[in-house]
Amino acid sequence: MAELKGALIGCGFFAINQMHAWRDVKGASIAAICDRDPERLKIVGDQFGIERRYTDAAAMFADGGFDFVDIATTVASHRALVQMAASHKIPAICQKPFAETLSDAKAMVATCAAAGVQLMVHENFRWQTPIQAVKTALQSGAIGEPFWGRFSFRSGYDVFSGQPYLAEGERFIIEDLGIHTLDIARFILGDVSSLTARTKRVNPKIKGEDVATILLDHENGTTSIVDVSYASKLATEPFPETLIELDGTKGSIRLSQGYRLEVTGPEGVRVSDASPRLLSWASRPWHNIQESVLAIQQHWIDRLAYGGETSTSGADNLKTLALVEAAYESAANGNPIDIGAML
Ligand code: NAD
Ligand code: 89V
Repeated sequence: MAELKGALIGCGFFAINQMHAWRDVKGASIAAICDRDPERLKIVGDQFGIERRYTDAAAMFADGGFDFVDIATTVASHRALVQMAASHKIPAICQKPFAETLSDAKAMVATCAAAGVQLMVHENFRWQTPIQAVKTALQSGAIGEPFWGRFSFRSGYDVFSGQPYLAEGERFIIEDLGIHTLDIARFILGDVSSLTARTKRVNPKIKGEDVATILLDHENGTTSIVDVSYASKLATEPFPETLIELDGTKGSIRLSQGYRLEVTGPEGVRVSDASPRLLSWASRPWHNIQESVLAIQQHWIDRLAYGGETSTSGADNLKTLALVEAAYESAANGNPIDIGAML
């Protein structure tokens, strides 16, 4: 297939991973980059040898010469940049959180649909090797029909040194990290009809909540818990592993720390290693996330080249973003939230 040319907007902390991954993706390369901060533009441009550099996204779109845009900026700019892409008929990947509000996200999906351009949210956690392994084990029928699940991310890792803005927002863990965990819960057990949440702030140096416990009713009748914490001091730091427990009518699945996958069924117990690969440019403990960045970007290019809806399309991600908004609402008023009514 002919190589697709991309442009990346936002040359910050996480974009370095996306730029490395674009080098590995088959069928695509980055032709232009943009950041309103000239220093970040120079660092990324020099590191990845990109000549076409812009401090203004509108100027980059006006010049054109690319087939898709990868928006790696923080959330405040997402709506304007996605709508700019749609107005130029350029398919767009947009980092999570997709938008500041669910109504913004709905408008972004509607604009892209009206323009006939593909829109994918860079919701990469479901693309992690261990998460895919859990889904494959469940789909194999080994544990029968699932009736209960737990999706857990508990850590004491210092995320604030790399991403200082995370300490400054009124919202923290659900919007930044729980969004991934909620998406994994949807990916594994299906869409959610109702949600109840409780939050806490343990770290006095940050503004938002750093602990959340969320109860989900899935549409298929299963119940699950999503629990996330950046205030958990553990003997062995698990960052950035999501641990999963699933109970089914015939057995159980446990994804435990160290990427140990245990599947118990009528035939007995099968233990395997679901570790991610350590890509040449990756570094521990981020390699799990870094491998999933390559996987989601390859998925995007495959869909652009051969057609079909992406796994984390804008429309799909509305159902994850609704869970984020519902979790804050439930934590504030103490009540369960009807998800269907939000969509
Ligand atoms: P960052 O602040 O380090 O980088 C963002 C960059 O975007 C900055 O250099 C800023 O100057 C630039 N920028 C902002 N608005 C712009 C605009 N309108 N035009 C041009 N440039 C603009 O942030 P980050 O930590 O790299 O996070 C970026 C996004 O990635 C966030 O939405 C974050 O939640 C997400 N993220 C995702 C993952 C993941 O695994 N999917 C991991 C970390 C961060
Ligand atoms: O994945 C993320 O969005 C990151 C981190 C893992 C640090 O929470 O912000």
